[in-house]
Amino acid sequence: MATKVYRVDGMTCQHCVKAVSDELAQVPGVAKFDVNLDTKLVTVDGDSLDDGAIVAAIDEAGYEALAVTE
Ligand SMILES: [Cu+2]
Repeated sequence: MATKVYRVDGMTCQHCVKAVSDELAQVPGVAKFDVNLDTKLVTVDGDSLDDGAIVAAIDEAGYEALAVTE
């Protein structure tokens, strides 16, 4: 299981969180995720996570995701 963290700017309310969550839930390999409105950080857990697919899903919700290197 791997964990990836993204910074997603522009999320301002629970509606934004839900939009991002709905898209992330459809990405293959994603087992679990957390969308934090305060820190603007999106944490994704799963197997064989595809960076491109995750960024595309967040883009689909209307936000730009920037991978955070730990
Ligand atoms: Cu919102």
